[in-house]
Amino acid sequence: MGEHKDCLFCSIIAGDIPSEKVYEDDTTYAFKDINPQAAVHVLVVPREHHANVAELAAADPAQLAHIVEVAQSIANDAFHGDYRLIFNTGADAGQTVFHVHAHVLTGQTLDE
Ligand code: DGP
Repeated sequence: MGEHKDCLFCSIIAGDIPSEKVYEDDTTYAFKDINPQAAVHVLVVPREHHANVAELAAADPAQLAHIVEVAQSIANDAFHGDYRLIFNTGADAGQTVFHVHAHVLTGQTLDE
């Protein structure tokens, strides 16, 4: 775990690459997606490096539950609590950054 060399999101969490912070606490960091797919599109990540949501669930289920809490809180603030939560898992599912991240899509009605 800890910080992984050459991990983009470890570098963002460490502050070595700038990001637009939405929320942070001791274990978790949330920032705006660089390529938003909704009015509000936030990535919620654990500070600890885990490659994907399955690995996180196995290693630290409380951290996974906390990511859901943070997602809910972002949606409560942005859009009366409704949101879409996506974990792309594996390259063929569209995962491009192999540090687990929840996509929180909210701030508008999502029709599709
Ligand atoms: P995924 O395809 O599920 O691995 O999502 C990766 C997301 O990360 C994608 O929606 C774009 C976003 N992203 C990639 N590079 C950066 C970056 O440097 N800054 C920010 N804020 N987001 C990034």
